Amino acid sequence: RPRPFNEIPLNGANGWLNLFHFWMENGIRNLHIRTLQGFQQLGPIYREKLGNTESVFIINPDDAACLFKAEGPYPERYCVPPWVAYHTYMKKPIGVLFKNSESWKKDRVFLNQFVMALDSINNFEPLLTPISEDFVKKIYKEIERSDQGKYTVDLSQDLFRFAFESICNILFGERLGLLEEFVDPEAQKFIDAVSTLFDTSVPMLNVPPELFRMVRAKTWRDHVASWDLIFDRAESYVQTFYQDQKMRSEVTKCYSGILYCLLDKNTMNFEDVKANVTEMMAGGVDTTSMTLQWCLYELSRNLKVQDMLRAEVLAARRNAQGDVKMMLKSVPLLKAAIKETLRLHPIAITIQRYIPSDLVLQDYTIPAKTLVQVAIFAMGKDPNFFPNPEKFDPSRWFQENTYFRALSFGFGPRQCLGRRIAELEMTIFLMHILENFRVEVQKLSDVGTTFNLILMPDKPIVFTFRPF
Ligand code: HEM
Ligand code: 2DC
Repeated sequence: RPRPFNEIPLNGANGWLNLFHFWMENGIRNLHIRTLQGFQQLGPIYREKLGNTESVFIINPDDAACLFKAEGPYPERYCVPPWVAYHTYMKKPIGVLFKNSESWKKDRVFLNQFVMALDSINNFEPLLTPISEDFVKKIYKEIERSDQGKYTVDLSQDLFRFAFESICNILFGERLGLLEEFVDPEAQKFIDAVSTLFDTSVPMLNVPPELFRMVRAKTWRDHVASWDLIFDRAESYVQTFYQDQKMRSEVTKCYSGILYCLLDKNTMNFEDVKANVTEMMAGGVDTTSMTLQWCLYELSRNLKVQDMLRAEVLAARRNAQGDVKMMLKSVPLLKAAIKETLRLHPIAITIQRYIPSDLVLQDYTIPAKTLVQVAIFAMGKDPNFFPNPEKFDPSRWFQENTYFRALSFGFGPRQCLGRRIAELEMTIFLMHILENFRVEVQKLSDVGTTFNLILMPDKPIVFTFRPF
């Protein structure tokens, strides 16, 4: 007979006391370290109350498998409280990120056709390749300008612009020109707003909305301003680009982006299309850019792996003779390198689900409606699940047991909507960089991780690019 819920080891005691200690020790920016310590001290399952949220944390891939097999047809994850509060108070339309049950399913099934389905993503490659080519050109230009045969730079701003340029081109079929000398300040404002959005979410993450509106006045104001700007920009892009897209499609019969497909079918109403496009625009900036930054960082510290990947890409190019689709099918190690990057540097600290019915994990009964969090950051660093976890080794994904270990994009019908876009965008980017440059990090000092709602490097990383 399984043990009762309240026997699950408890991390800390009172939820508010926990949160208070956390505040004093600046612990909220180290939430990921807290999960590591939790499992170290309490074993593979524990409970924790932070502020008003209680959850069960698990780390074992077998337990993750049980959880996802029991998630039901309408999986629900933790909703970030300030995000929900903003949409509720400001009466903003919501997309798949916030919807649940039938209305989530309806949107999601419709969107999947154009965002996730294999034959749709074939259309994305021609929109993405020119952006990576421009990125490469930009680096060559800087190398020339430097007069030293190399270019040394903190790439984060350029990667934000690359990511935003990519997601907008896929959505609207329109280039914003963010890799040119002059960057449209409106686009830059959007990029900055998304960063602020994540950053200001952290202090309000475990506090009920009624409280943080009063207590965290400045944070809340900045948060609201970021969302407002994101909604305004998204609205005006949709309005201006849709007409262009329609004309282009009618004249050339060519694929011209996701927005056109969504509106063409007349299935989803305009408000829902706008809400979902807004979420995709905002979701497409920091996620892929941070992952690419981490990937370049790992490749710079593991030059042998970098050389192997480069050899794979060059061979793929030779064999495919200019057929990019074929080339994309012959770079398995590069794809594994992205997986490996996300193992060591996930975007989401956990994947969470409210369980629809009672569930037994590690021989404890967990009642329906409990929030269960799979601690993927901790899992990726655990030698029980990844031998030599600190080693960056893409080939492990072909050699080791990978059962319920690749969870960086979540799992199942509620997994990341942008997954296919992100994977393709990052693969194409890395192919172009590897074919052209050798990448090094300036200092061999370790870069740590900080919790800014999504996990990010805790200091700037300075890369050096040399023509290969
Ligand atoms: C959801 C990670 C890029 C849009 C998620 C989730 C994760 C995630 C872990 C939650 C999944 C779950 O609960 O099972 C990532 C990572 C990315 C990335 C690691 C890149 C490296 C993107 C991009 C977009 C995007 C480029 C833009 C289209 C979304 C949306 C959801 C989501 C809309 C909510 C989906 C739903 O609830 O149905 N992402 N993401 N993400 N992501 Fe991403
Ligand atoms: C943050 O404890 C930590 O993809 C919380 O593109 C649990 C949690 C819940 C949902 C996660 C969030 C964490 C991190 C950011 C995620 C989000 C779901 C979607 C979102 C992972 C782990 C993200 C970045 C979306 C964001 C789109 C938005 C800006 C419109």
